Amino acid sequence: MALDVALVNPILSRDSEMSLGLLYVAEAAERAGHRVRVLDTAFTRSPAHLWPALERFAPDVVGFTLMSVTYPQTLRLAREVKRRFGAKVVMGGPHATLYPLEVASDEWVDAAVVGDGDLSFPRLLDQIEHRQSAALPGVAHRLSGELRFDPEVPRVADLDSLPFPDRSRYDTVDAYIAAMGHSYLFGRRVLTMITSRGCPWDCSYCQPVLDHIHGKKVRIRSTDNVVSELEWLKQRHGIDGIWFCDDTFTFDSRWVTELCRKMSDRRLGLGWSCNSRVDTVSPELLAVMAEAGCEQLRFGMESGSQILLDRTMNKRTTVSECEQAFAWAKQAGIKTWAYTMVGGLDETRDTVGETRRMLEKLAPEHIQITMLAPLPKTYFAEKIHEHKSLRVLPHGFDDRTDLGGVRQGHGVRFAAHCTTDGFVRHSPAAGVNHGHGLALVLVIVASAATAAGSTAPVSVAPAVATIRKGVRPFAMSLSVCKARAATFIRRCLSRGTVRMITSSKPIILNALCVE
Ligand code: B12
Ligand code: SF4
Repeated sequence: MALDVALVNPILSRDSEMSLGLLYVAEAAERAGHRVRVLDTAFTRSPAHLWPALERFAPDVVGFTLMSVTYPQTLRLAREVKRRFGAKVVMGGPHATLYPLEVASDEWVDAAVVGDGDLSFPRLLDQIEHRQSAALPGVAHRLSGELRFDPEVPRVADLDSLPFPDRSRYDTVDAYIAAMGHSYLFGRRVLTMITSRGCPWDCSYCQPVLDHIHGKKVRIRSTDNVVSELEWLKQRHGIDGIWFCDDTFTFDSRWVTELCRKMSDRRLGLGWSCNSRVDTVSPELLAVMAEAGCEQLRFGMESGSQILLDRTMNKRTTVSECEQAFAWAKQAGIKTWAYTMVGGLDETRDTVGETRRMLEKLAPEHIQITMLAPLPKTYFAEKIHEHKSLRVLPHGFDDRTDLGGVRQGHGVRFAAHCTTDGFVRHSPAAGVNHGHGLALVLVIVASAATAAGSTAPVSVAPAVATIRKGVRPFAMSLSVCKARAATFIRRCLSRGTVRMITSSKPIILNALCVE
């Protein structure tokens, strides 16, 4: 007898990218003979519609995809699922991978799946169906009441063997297409795709998390398999744009060249964008990519300071490689997007200045500035543990500690540099999204001090004052404690002073949506 399996994307903010991981496990469950429904809370921003949908479907199992930032809100949903339907609750994705025992021990959760769910989820469903409770590789579960965990994680060796993830499982697919076109490739109908799993680099703010999820060995799909999925998506959803959300799409230049040739030969007519490292591109490669429709390249520039790149981030790239890569992309006619981070342990006023000057020099079409956050189980978080005055983001975030990575006192001083004073008034380039001539204001206030137990008075006043002076930011990046953020965001949105708010801590926004 097949099981009824509901899979939930529990994002309570309007994310413009769907979880592909959830679709991959949906395909795996269906292949194993179960009936599957995918439910999404991203666009309704509230779980209210989940309950009637689940009532109708009456699932035996409800699976959630989990990131560290969504853990508390997802647990609340899990509790409701248990209370209302008594279904088995399974968690998978990054946070379940990092904390399988803790997640599976929660009273509302029955199992946590580690790493690739494609192989282990169907095995778990098989056990649930047949009321068995043996230990399963890559799964922590309490199917017999007792916690069992076999840490041997099964990985999919040949990604071509997986079915294409059916995006229409999301009834929100058209909303995603519209949202992605708007935020990534203006005017196009865009969907996301992933062509590889795994990353060999060791950036301190990211690893060994990715290693736990997908491994260090990069597994790449064949170019034929990728082109077939592109054609399928075009035909099925009428897309004319694609966002390859791989960590480093340009990892293997020969593979990229082959894929680009095939995309050009088949006249796919897709405009596309991808993530890249500055040390993996060459003028030749970029020319081939541009020819095949690449319109935008997003580089992990991270910082203009070599000290930060080396000491804090272990990025293994240089400032000059970065300058070269941006210049080559421009020569090839590809628009650039600079991912940058501020607030690392070695950050000072001078290093922020280096980043600012670098952004002015590179003049990317899009600048994304985020707060360097010590995500759980990263090397960066470990390093912070060594500093007695710092706190690390705990297992499951807490609004009192969301900026635990910022040095006591330093956070407050830093706020002064990075609020509108530092970035907008003194440095138009760093604050401006060049493509649109709109300002981006970075606000880093409040919770750094709160987290470190300081009573120093910090406020969002500098940002508010700048807005009053007539700067109308396009986007605002926030790293403030939840209560302050709530008031601040509401004020900005109600006055129409800002059109988009990003945050290094999406849970702030998520929390806002459910409160
Ligand atoms: C694309 C992407 C996004 C997209 C889409 C997110 C999504 N839900 O997939 C967007 C832009 C929205 C996004 C946002 C963020 N992201 Co992101 N993102 C990625 C990225 C680059 C690829 C994701 C992907 O498609 N992977 C491929 C699929 C096949 O793998 P997967 O999703 O992990 O799913 C597999 C398994 O995890 C498992 N699985 C997943 N779900 C489930 C559910 C069940 C029931 C089961 C059984 C199994 C299972 O099986 C799947 C198939 O094998 C990853 C890095 C990476 N390489 O994975 C980071 C990553 C997931 N993101 C990360 C972060 C930190 C964020 C943000 C917090 C960033 C920020 N500061 O704003 C936000 C959080 C958004 C939110 N509100 O939750 C971290 C998560 C770390 C953590 N501890 O949680 C990662 C790992 C990057 C990193 N190395 O730090 N992200
Ligand atoms: S930041 Fe990018 S390159 Fe560095 S380890 Fe993470 S995915 Fe790999």
